Amino acid sequence: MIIFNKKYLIMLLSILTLSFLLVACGGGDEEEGTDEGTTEEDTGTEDSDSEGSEDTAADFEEQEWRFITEEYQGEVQYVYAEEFAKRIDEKTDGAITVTPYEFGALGSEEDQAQLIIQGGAELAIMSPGFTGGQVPDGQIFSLHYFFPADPAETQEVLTNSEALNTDLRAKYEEHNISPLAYWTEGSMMWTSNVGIESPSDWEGLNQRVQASPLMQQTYDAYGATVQNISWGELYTALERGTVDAQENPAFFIYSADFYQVQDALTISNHNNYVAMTTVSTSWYEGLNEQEQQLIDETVEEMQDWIFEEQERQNQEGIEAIENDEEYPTEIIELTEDQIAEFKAVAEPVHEQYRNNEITESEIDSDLYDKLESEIEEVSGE
Ligand code: 6CS
Repeated sequence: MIIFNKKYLIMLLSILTLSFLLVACGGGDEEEGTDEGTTEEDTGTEDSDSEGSEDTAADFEEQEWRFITEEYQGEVQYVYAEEFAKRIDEKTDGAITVTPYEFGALGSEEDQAQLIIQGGAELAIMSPGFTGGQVPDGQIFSLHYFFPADPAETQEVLTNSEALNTDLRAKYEEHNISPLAYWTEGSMMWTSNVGIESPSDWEGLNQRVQASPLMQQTYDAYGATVQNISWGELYTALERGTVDAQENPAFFIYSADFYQVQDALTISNHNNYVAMTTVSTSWYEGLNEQEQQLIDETVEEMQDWIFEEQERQNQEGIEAIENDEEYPTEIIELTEDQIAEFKAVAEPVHEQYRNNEITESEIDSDLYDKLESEIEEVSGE
């Protein structure tokens, strides 16, 4: 009996000592986490991200965030959502699960925007073109020959612009959409069966556009008509000739097979496709400071990551189109002179847009002017 009691006592002491050590270590981690979680290093690299996550993970409540995208698995927007999910999982030690949704799972692009507006989803990658009616100033990305032709310069403007990250953000927030970042999915190209080389080639063509009065005005200036359809219907529309032409970055023209139902692709450099990482404003404002900071720093870190990813996918896309012998595509790269012809038609539309001469579009000319000078600073033009 006495022996049993001694053993029991030793076991009890051991358990108490172990518990004390575990609590002591845990407490130390927590303290470090609070300090380190706010340092620059933690937000900068993957290694330091995971160090930070171990330290701060215990502070996050278990929850799931839905992340809607307008593209399929493997495409730029979807891999963004996957990478974001991975980083959040690491940083919160699995407490927060981000679930990416591919295009179509929750409706069309316009339905998806409505979900964010109504608070039916937490995060989304959104193309500003689909909310051109609600937030007219977001149409600015579809002006032709306005942003720098070089995607890297455009990305620099998108990341640092006050006109976009403060002023335009406030306009989206009136609709419960908070754009936390703008980034490019690559240089836009035209596909058609005529091989577009000059503005007059657009005469009589029906161009597919997103829901944006400005896009209509722009193609109208070239002499084309337009039709607003979801990209989910675009392959069939091109195949049947319901529309004659479309614009997209190379990776998307390849992965959505548009080139298979078009004869020619024009490298026009008329603008860069812009996507926004958005959150539902009311949801985001209901998060605690630590959760908001987690989202903000992850979005910020991902600007360079997604730039490299789209560059890789676009390079692979154009090469695959060039090398596809089953579906040969004529590739036309516009010369400087040809681009000058397009600019001569497109630039007056900039002024019409800025001066509110485009129907259904109430444009903030101060935002336009501020962005224009930010662009000039980056491009040096
Ligand atoms: O053309 C579109 O509408 C689609 N294009 C891209 C590059 N992403 C999604 C978007 O809906």
